[in-house]
Amino acid sequence: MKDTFYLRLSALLMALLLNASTLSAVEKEQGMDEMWGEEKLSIQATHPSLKWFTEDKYAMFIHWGLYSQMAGVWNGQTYYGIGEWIMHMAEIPVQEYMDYAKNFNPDQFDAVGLVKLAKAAGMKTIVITAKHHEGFAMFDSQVSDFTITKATPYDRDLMKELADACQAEGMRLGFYYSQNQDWTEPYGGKYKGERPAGYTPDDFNIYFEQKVIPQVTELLTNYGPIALIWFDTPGGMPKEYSARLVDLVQGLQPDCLINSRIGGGYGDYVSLGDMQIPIVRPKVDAWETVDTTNDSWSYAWYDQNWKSPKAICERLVRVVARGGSYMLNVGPKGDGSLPEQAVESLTKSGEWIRAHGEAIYGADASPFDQGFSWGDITTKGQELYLHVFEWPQAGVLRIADLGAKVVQASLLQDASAVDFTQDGSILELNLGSKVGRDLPLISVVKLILDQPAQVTNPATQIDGLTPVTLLAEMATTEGCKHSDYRWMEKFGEWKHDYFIGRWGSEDAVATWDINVLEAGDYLVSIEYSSENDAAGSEWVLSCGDESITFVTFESGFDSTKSFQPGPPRYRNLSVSLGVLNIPNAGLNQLQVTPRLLKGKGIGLKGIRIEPYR
Ligand code: JFZ
Repeated sequence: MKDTFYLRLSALLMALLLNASTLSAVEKEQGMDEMWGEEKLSIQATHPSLKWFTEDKYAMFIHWGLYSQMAGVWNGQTYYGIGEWIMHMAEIPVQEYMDYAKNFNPDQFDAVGLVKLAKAAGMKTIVITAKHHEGFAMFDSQVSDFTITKATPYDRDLMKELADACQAEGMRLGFYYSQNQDWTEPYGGKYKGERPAGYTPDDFNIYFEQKVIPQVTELLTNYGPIALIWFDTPGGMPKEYSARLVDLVQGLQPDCLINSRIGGGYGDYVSLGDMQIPIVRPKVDAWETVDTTNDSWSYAWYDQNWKSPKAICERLVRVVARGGSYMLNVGPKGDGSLPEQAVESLTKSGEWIRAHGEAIYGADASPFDQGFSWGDITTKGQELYLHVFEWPQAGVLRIADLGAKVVQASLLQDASAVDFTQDGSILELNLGSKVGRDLPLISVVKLILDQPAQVTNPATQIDGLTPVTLLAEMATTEGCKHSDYRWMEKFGEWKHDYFIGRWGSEDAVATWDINVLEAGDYLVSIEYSSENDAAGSEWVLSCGDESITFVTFESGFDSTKSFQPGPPRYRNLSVSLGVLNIPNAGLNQLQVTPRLLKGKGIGLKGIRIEPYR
């Protein structure tokens, strides 16, 4: 993670060298990056309410505010990016933005319908934006005029309606509250207007005392039990403010959970960077991934990149299999109705989730720290649930080294038996004739073991049936470095590229432990990026005495960096390297090392190993 810092630092230096006039833009963007920040994984999970949090697994996130009515458009122009940031993207003057509240009339909002949808989707909690960075209160607040009840033609307190509907339907309710950024509040963080005369940064205190404290008090007083409060973007806010909020929340509703974005190292659980589904199990007890049904958080008219029902189920399973919870966002339109596609994806994925709830709710992480190419695993004591996203060839699936004997195998959907053999350490399941017939989005095979699984060999399994990609995340490195390059695609849409780079010398080596279930020939390909000055570097990929020697090329620039100044981002190339014979089954090491290094070498993203037949 430290590398990200160097990347950013080098981005800054590079921009300085290239063109002094880009400095302010870079500073601005650097500031934003800091504001959005990355998460410290230092939280101690001790709050008693974490019991429900870790059991429930699945929550609905709702981004809804004045920006929803704008839907990504200001003055006839579309601003591509996360819709709730339109005030920032379009540089809308504060007074114009505040006046726009006159257009907000969510007469299609149906609190009961929304809660029923969340239930149908299999979700257990709803977390809604009570106040986002725009500063507008979606609830009836006494300490501001910029509220749904005072500044719009609509005069109902929708948060109250939602709270009542949640109570009636047994749904937990949480509030998102932007404690630091408030773009329409003269003393708020990142205020978008001209600061009042004599302003100093300490005046944040005025905003905090006069708006944040009273509004959070209102939210935790007037709406019944609040399951959690979701703070955000604490970057730059002095730690004592976070501490005060913790005290306030604990004093008003001791059962209420607080997420890590309260800042200052506080919070009861960790909210990972947006839309990040971790490849390796995070080393924290309680965490969540937040994600959205399309690309933007709030409704944007053009955004049709809807996740399919199956994709939603897979993402939920991957998160649960790594020990986390999943919060999936929907962005209602300004009138309060939901985009049809979001409703459809949520309903269809919900059918699967509820039908397979046994394998999700209250389930523990996989005994393996990483997923499989065919799918992933969740567990409950001696029960193991294999979520098969894609059935391997001929309906056969292999897993090695479970450290337990399988007593029974069946399909969770109808309890029908699944054939299996377990010779030595290798379990082989045969879904044979069942494949292709009436299977749900994801088939779940339930295994009953003679004891809880005890995985002693965590190496990535090469099962001889499915192509497996060894990702940079899984490698150990010597003389080269793990790096996480972050950039924005559309505005505010953070993407990551994780790779191994900064190869120091020909002694550097990246190593993957692999557990080969079937000796033989494998087709190996590599995915990497390369700068021009590293082109022509030569490499050796080896497994024991077998090896492939190859040369790497410049991979070319990627054009999607329009919102993130800095050094060019190089595209990833996928190159087929050749056939590698792995003579012995069992534990092997696959290594990549330079034999002639130019520049800093490649950004190595992954190695794909595919049975060669
Ligand atoms: C924040 C907000 O700015 C955004 O509008 C949205 O509400 C989102 C859920 O949260 O954006 C972030 C915050 C943190 C990260 C990325 C985007 N992060 O840590 O990578």
